[in-house]
Amino acid sequence: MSPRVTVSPEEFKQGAYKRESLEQAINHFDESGYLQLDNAFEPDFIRELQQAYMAEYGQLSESDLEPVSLRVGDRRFMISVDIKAPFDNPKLYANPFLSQLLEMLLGPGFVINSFTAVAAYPGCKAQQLHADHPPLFPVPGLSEHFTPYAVTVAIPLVDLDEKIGTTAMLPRSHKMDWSKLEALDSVKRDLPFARMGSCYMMDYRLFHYGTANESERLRPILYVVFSCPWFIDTANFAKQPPIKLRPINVGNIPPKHLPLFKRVLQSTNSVLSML
Ligand SMILES: O=C(O)CCC(=O)C(=O)O
Repeated sequence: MSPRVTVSPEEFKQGAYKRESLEQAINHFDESGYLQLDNAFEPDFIRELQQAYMAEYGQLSESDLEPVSLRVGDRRFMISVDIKAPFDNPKLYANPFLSQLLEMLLGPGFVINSFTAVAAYPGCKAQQLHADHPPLFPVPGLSEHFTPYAVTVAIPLVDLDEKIGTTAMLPRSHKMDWSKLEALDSVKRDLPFARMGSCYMMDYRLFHYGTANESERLRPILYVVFSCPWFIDTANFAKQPPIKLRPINVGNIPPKHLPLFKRVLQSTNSVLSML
């Protein structure tokens, strides 16, 4: 069964899962290392994000992006998104259906570790199979016993389908020992073709890859990584701030959500992050 849960209209109205949906979501995530969560956002809100994204980043060429954004494959870049309207809206980073799951997966006090978009340009080839971070400890067989320490939430800003592509997931690879990686078969993948308003979440240990974009349109997907407060991503942010929240925009974050941005506001990284 594909690891997928749909937020019902009744749950959406209440802003909370029914107990069975929450249990199902956690069980899927634990077993497969990822979950497609349908209808967690209002499609109109995602459309607003899409328009803002296209206005600010949609015209940037590969040579504009190269100096400031990590190239993550053929014609594909990870962009640190400036957290200003509408990206500063708690409907995005403090969505109740995500927060309830994240609290159970990462424990209380989880933080936003990075806030980016991956833009796959028209015609880009598939990415290499990868996990986003090396194992925390180089001890074979250890990492599979951990609960997740970070979770990526991927929020597509366009409808995903066979032509525009998606992120291919290798179910259960989050518990895979890196010494046995040859056994992974990138053909045995799941393809979450999420529509606008839906998202997918993956354990940071999961092996995955962006598929080709065979359409003529850009494929921007927001990637918000939430983590335990102690985890620092040492692999992906040599070139750019993991969270781009400028001092002038901090006041737009409601005080009750500021702890999510603790990494920027309190850490020694803040000078870099707030440039
Ligand atoms: O382009 C995508 O959908 C996936 C990107 C990705 O997984 C990554 O850069 O780690």
